[in-house]
Order: sequence, then structure tokens, then C-alpha cells
Amino acid sequence: MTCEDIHEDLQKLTAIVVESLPEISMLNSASKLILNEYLNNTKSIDHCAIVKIQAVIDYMYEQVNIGNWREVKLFLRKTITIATFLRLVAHVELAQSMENKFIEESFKIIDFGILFGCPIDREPELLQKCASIFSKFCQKNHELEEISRDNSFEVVNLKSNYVNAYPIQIIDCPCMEDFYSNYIIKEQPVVLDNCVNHWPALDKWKNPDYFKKLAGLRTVPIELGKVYTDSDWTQKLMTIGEFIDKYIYQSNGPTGYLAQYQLFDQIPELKRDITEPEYCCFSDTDESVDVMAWFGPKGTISALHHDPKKNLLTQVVGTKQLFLFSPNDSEFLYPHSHELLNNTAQVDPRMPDLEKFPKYKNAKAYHCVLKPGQMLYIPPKWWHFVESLSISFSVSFWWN
Ligand SMILES: O=C(O)CCC(=O)C(=O)O
Repeated sequence: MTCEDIHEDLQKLTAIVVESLPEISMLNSASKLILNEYLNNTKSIDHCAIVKIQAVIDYMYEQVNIGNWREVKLFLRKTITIATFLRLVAHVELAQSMENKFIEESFKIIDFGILFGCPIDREPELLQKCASIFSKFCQKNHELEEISRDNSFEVVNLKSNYVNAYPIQIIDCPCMEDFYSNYIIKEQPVVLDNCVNHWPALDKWKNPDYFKKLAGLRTVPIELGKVYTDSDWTQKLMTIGEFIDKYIYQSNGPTGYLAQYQLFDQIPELKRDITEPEYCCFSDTDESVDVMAWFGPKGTISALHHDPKKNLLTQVVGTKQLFLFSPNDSEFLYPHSHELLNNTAQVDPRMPDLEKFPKYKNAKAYHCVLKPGQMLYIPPKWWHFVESLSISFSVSFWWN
């Protein structure tokens, strides 16, 4: 892969992007003019063009951050995607050399577009494809050291023997019929053993260098702080490399957690290491399954909360302990009263404050320690509290 190859691959995508301009026909005419002009004549791109393209991106970024994210008009986010693509083309056109800085900057441009833009119909994976072009370039031209095996994340072996909690049943990879009738229909949690033994992730993800090599330069949102209900909790964008170095191995400072993030949509190469469980076919809709990554150091906590979808939480690296409660026990768990937080409860099941929350004594807690290769089925609306007992990577599959 040479610079010429990068040019050529981007040129092919440029033709597709030009065809998708009607998707943003509602855009103001000044911005439209800029995008049209430079997409149709990439050779005319100069430093002044970069300033104009960046101004379109900045303006769109301002627009999408006004009001409720879910109500943002799609054409604004599609414009971010298209303008980001053009910004990348401009970056390549004016590059003096293909040094590390150039590659780093390329990934920064692409990830901004992935995080704040949205897929265009003509090529839904436009920016992911751009990222792959640059990843290939990195692998070929910047030979990275071999992954060292002794640098693996530590694994903690613990038994589930929490007092005052019922252990969640563990079963060996059930047949589809058994899982459907006894757990999905009856809405019962269960730990599944030996269902993901074939996942390459179980071996590959043990090693932090694997992520650094594959995606170290990619930007992701990291949650900083102990629990999302704390007032000092915040989020920060950083590269996966920086996150691993500063937060996965950290012993002081705030906890950093790559939590509930659709990492596999951003970096499809990682998706090859896992497979969607067949049990997800028991669905009431045609909607696709949401696949979320949870990557953090020892001690990450997801406060007691519930979600609307079925969930297969799969432990890939390290160990987590979970407490579950049936939706029938909601009143004993003291959900927050604010409407934005009413799916989150105030009780910490590890050390419940019975003076403050006396009704908790009526709640029936279920507990498990989830080990690498195990999957926990969490039925919709079941309350769950999650604590990582070591460095941990989990993947959850949410579906309706
Ligand atoms: O692993 C965690 O920290 C939380 C997982 C979770 O809440 C979920 O998958 O719904």
C-alpha cells in the first residue's frame, strides 16, 4: 500500500460520494457550493479549500449539538459525513509526507466524522472504509513489533458465594428450544457456558497490544468517574492507545471506562473476532441487534439499572460480578425519581444502606461471577448492577 494506492482508493469513493449529494439537498446553498466544487474537482483543493471545508464541518457540528441529539435532522449528520470525507481527501492531497503524524491526523478526521456524522444511503460504511485504507497503509509501512504474549491481561478466578444472594443458574450451551422456553419465555436470567468457545476474541483480546496494533490511533468516547450518577462523572474523547496506557493500567486518578459503545460499527475489523449468538433470532422485530463494547480496568461499576431489551452479556476478558433483581422488586430498590434516571436505582447491593433504604430487605438478589467465555442472559427490565473484578472486556448483545 503506497500513497498512490491511498489516492486511488479515495478517488473511487469520491465518485460514490458525489452521487450521494442529493441526500443533503436541504443543506444551505453556501455549504452545498463548497462541497460540490471540491468533490467534483479534488485537484483544485488548496489550503484555502481546507479552511472552507472545515468551516462547513464546524457549522454542522454546532447545528447537531443544539437540542436533543435524537431529534437532530439526518441531513445535518450526513453533511458531517460527506464533509469529513472531503476534509480527508484534502488532507491527503496536500500531504507533504506520509509520516506518523499524517496517519494520526487522518484517523482523527475520520473518527470525528464517524462519531458525529451518520451513514449515507449510497455507502453506509464510507468512513469505516476510509479507516481501513489507512489501517492497511499502517500495517504495511510501519511494521509494529510482534505482540508479546506475556503482556496479557490478568484473569481473576473467583467463585460466586455472595451472602444474601441466590446464585444464578449456570447451564451448558442449551439447545435453542430449551433457551427459548425456559429463559426467554419465562424471563429468567441464566449463565450460559461454552457458547462462544469458537470466538477468536477469547484469545486475541487477552493482549492489550492487539488493540493498540489494530486500533490504537482510533478515537473513542471514554467515561471518566466512578458511577454515571456522580456529579463529577464526565466523558472525554481519546485514542484507544491513550486509554489503554492511561486508564487500563492506572492505579490512581478517575476510573476510565469505554462503556456501552458501538465499537464494532466504528472498527469492523474487531467484529471478525466475535459472532452474534444464534439465540438473538428469538426476536419480535426485524431490527438489527445492538452490539456494545464494555472495556475497562478493575473496579468499573455500572450502577443498578434496567434496560428495555433482551441482553446477552458476554465476558471476553477478565471477570465481573453481577447482582440481578426481578422487575417485580422495583419498589424495594429505590429508583431515582428524575425521569432521566428512573431506570437507575439508588441501592448498592454490595453494601445496602438499610437505614436509608429499609424496603431493600424484601428484595431477592441474584448473583453471579461472570468469567471469560460465559454469557449472562438478562431478560428485559431486569435490574442489574455490574462491577469488574479485574481488567475486563465484555460485549453485550441487545435485541427486542
Ligand atoms: O458491564 C457493564 O458494566 C454493564 C453492562 C450492562 O449494563 C448491559 O450490558 O446492559
